[in-house]
Amino acid sequence: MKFPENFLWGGATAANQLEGGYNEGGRGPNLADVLPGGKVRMKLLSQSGFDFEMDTEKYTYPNHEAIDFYHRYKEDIALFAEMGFKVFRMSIAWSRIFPKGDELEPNEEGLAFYDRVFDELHKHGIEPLVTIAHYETPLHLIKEYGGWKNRKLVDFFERYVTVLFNRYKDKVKYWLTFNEINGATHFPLFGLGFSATSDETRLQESFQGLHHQFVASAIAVKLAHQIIPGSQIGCMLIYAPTYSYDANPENVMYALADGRMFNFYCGDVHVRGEYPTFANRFFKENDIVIEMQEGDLETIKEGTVDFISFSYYMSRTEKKNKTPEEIGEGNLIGGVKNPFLKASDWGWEIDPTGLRVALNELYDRYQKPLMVVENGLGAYDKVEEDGSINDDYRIEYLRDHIKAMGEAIEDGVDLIGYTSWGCIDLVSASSGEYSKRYGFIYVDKHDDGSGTLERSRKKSFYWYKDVISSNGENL
Ligand code: BGP
Repeated sequence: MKFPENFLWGGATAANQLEGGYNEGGRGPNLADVLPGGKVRMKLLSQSGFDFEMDTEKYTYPNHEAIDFYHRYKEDIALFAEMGFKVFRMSIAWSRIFPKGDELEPNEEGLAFYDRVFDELHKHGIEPLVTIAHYETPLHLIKEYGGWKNRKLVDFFERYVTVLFNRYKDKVKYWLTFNEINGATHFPLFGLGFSATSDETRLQESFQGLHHQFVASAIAVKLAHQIIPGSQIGCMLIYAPTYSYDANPENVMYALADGRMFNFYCGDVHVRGEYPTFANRFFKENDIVIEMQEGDLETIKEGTVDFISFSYYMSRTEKKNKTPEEIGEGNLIGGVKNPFLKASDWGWEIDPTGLRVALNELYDRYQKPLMVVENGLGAYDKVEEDGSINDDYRIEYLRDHIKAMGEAIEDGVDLIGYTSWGCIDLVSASSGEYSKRYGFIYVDKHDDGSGTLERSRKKSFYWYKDVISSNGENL
């Protein structure tokens, strides 16, 4: 495998799943604070009408403490450096900077925290890659304004990014706007910060919210370029190549239409600066009308991204008529079971070749640099008596995916980096579990809240270190 020189190897996280310190340093509450831990989370995420209230009698709220990066960031960054990370993907919690989201002045303590994190990263020669919005809308913006359904969030977001770019202009070169923006129609709660009024209104509300985020993202791109010359600002998609279940042309067409709506709709707006024409029919057939203000389309056109980043966990297999039994248990974004694939303990289908397909499809369509900013295996780990953790299954998963990236580079794709998801164990986004572990670094913390939070190196830690030092040659 030949990876380009200066390839950005690293790991990825998000503030709400990592930091803890939820009521420290002047931070205000955000979406993740009111999401319970355990399998109930997925149910709440998928249904309409969630009230954003906590019920501490019934549920636990693991994101409050997460893995306490807020106090332990120095130790964690030293471990990333030991593995040889070139880049560390993290997000900024909006409610640390603007505790409610609609204030005029930012919270200095929150800004100072990220100064310390960035300084620590630079001390170790690690480049920060910062997601501006990763599933952590301030709770006040959700409750008072209805999240991204409300146009006002565009202005609040503009104020937020202006503060970030001015403050960190000498420390952060790589930025991403909205995490997995295209997941919105499946889980508006996560990215758009609202629970659909009803199942019937979900699509209309989500596409309106997405329009607001497209405008906000384009404003952020323009501001980043003005305030931080030489900065690189990208979009962030969930990419799931969509296969037809078989060669039946009806299924092929169904998979094509469904797949492009999911994979390309947001990318086209971010990258080409235009709404794709295929969306018109979808909108017509689903009675969706997007309200726009004058100048929105120009703003979108002027604020196209420098590169495309995406998460890759699974492919999708589609057919026109499917029965509920055919639907894969872990296929959160739809699709039927693929008979050629095995799945993880959470039912997520494992398909390394799908990553090569994804990279080729994205590069063929956009010819922009690509970065894989999430990929990894959520698995149960076992600590042996001597303290070792032999996560060969994780090594195998990552090896196969890195090989697929190597193949894509051979295919001619311009891939600039790879940050595997959850490089240190953290709280799962979809299930709020600690036991769904992704890390090279084990964190002693459990679903029942017990644990010392102590960190230790898994077998994959040493393996990844070798991958990075050999620039992908030793797999
Ligand atoms: C992505 C999110 C991450 C992350 C990852 C793994 O959708 O951007 O925040 O958590 O998926 O998912 P999970 O934590 O549910 O296993």
